Amino acid sequence: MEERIAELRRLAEREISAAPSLDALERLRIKLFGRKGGAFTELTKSVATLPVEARPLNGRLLNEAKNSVTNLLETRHRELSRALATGPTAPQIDTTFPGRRPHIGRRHPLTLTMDLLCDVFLRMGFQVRQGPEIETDYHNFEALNMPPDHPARDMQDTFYIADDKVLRTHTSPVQIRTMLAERPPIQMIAPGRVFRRDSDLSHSPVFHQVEGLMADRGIHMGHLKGILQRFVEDVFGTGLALRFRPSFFPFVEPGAEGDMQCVACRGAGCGVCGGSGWVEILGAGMVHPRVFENVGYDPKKITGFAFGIGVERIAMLLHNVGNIRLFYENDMRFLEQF
Ligand code: FA5
Repeated sequence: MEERIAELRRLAEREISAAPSLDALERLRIKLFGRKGGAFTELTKSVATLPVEARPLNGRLLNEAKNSVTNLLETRHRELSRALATGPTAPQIDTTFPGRRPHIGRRHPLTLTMDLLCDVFLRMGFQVRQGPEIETDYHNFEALNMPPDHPARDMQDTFYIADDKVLRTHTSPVQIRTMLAERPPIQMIAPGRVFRRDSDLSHSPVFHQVEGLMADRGIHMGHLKGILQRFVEDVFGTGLALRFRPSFFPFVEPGAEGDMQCVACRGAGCGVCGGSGWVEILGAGMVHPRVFENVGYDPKKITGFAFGIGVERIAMLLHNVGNIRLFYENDMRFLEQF
């Protein structure tokens, strides 16, 4: 048995040193150590059948042989791998070949616009608050002074998820959540995604708004106008008008829609503004006393204003984009320009 072990060890060492390739080496490994019929595997079984007194010596010799052969296999594997990576068959690098330009990712134009709007309001002392995109009927409508049979609910075509759950149709429910959780003074913005059954060149079923709310003693419409005027100047520079048109939202009184002079044509009329020279960018007004009552504020002491700005509209004006769908089609030729 001692002789068989020594003989197998010599044979294995010779063959491993001469193995010409990694494939050949792998075949050799299987021949020596394979679980079925491997030479060392079989020898190990034979040692187990020897008389008890012969086992320790032969077991030790066999283990030494296995360890030595295993080490040799690893060494030869390293040699052959290295030769493959650096030898004549190694892949060649053509240093004259023009490089590939790495594709650098960028932020989406709507994200950029949203961040810009938030920055402008954060600088004016507003703090960010957030709410869920799946909203209760109560927060989205009822607490905002739109009871179930209120005709104003028809104004917004709503995606219903259940009888009392909707995809929020505006960011105004975040006003309610914030006022229920905090006491005045409140000065918050709520950026987020909103959903409506609405689709044309300037309307998308999913779009973004930045809600604003300021509630405290002595807040009046002058504060609202001043803050929004400042917002337009910070985003677009001076020289473009913001006009208020009287409008109706059940949760404000008085209410207004805010139009901005079209940036593309500066009021002359073009594709971006549909020829009118103005683009509606927001809804706003003084918080309705009933809304304050709904959140437990005393409307005799607390007044406030609120606004909701359409982020896509701002992005369209900033970048002279005439079709809102371009923001959602993920066409790299469009997105790469920002
Ligand atoms: C509202 O959503 C009110 N919650 C805004 C508000 C807040 C009023 C607080 C008073 C106080 P409105 O439906 O007008 O209002 O939408 C506000 C802005 O969102 C619009 O001026 C417009 O810029 C944008 N917008 C509305 N619908 C879409 C749409 N389908 N796609 C893209 N932008 C839209």
